[in-house]
Amino acid sequence: MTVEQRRALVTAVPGPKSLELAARKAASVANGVGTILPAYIVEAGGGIVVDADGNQLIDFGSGIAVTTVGNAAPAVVRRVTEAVQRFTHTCFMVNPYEGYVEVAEQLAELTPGDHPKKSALFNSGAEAVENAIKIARVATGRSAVVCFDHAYHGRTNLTMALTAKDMPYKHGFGPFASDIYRVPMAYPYRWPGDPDAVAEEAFAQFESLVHVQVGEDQVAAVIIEPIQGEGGFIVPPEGFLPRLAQWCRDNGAVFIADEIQSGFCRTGDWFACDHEGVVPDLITTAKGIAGGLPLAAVTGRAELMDAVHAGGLGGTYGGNPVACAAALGAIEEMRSNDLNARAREIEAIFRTRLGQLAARHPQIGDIRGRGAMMAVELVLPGTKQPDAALTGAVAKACHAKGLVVLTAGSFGNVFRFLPPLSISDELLHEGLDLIDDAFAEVLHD
Ligand code: PLZ
Repeated sequence: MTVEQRRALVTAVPGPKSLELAARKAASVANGVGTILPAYIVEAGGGIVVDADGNQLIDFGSGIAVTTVGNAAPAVVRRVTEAVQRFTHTCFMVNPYEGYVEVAEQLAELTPGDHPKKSALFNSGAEAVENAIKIARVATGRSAVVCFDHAYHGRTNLTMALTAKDMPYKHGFGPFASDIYRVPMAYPYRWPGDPDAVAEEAFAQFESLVHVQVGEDQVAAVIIEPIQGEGGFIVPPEGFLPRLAQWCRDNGAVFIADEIQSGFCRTGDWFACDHEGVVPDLITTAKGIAGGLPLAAVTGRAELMDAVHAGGLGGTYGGNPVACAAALGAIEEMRSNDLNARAREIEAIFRTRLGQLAARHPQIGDIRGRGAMMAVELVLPGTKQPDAALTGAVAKACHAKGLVVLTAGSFGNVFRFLPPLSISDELLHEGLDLIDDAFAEVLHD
């Protein structure tokens, strides 16, 4: 790792060079493509990203849960460098190569369940989700798909239909794909019923809504993020996911776990489903799978994956050889550094520090998450009314102090923390100190 593991601000953030680049961006990049923290990055590694002005920022975002093994992680760089010098592309459907097969073998080994599994590789999370739905529809001969409130599954047409939030993801982009049905999420903090029976009540609503509005025998798939990402790191209570998986088994539907954000050591297990021993029929992965290179996968029961006719799955770039090399490097990093254990250590640090922060700030209504996927939900004190303005202001204050943090949530009031697992304890604590300072500054206390 060449990047010095130290926060350092030498200009305002963003500094003059970044502002110059931002002006060029404004002139040449579509406005629809936003930037959360417009400090332009030139180098990154460990827990630090370095911008064009030489500022060293602490990274609590991992490029939205992608560089879980750290930016430019050694095994990723080594394997990518070696691969890119040999060949850059052949298209696996034209001239295949070993890396693709090796990634599929690793996925079969690492994903939940010890049944025979197969995979197909794609470029982005959204593409993986689309393909999981295609596979489920062919395998079941049914078309209905059930998804959840606060879900995020992508920005393509079918995945927009599955994504819950209108602004900014869907607004004006319709009409959307049909035969998609949305049901309430088991969201403990905001569940309107009995707080001790969220899993039972949410499952009862799922069952009843599907019966009344869809028909059990019409359901091709139920798709859920085992911990919801963009929706605000919503962790369903124990028992909810196993009930859904059982319902799918009982009703001939495919249970799809979208682990694109929660997968690959992020939550302290290989996959968030592992926490309760839930075995999905299909699992979608992306982001953390390849340490920053674009790769995604659908992995699942061999008989489901093989239900699709020959030639029915593919794409020019899916499973690109350099991206596959990156995935093998990322998995090597995860195994050799026991990153699941590291994610659990990071959770312990966050829980302690966020608990202390919440004791001083009644605006923190909820602390939740698992592993290195933690969040706080901000509300008006004494209520559960979302405070998106405060969330935005604290995030902005953090950015100015040299901390990369992201927000999330249907109501824009969730502060989420996704540090790379290669970050040091020192930088974690310093980042948490900055959050503390930012709260104090914004709340004037
Ligand atoms: N499923 C669970 O989290 C991507 C989106 C960022 P792609 N989440 C980050 C943004 O604003 O576009 C995501 C996810 C889950 C699917 C996806 C989609 O993955 O690789 O962005 O297509």
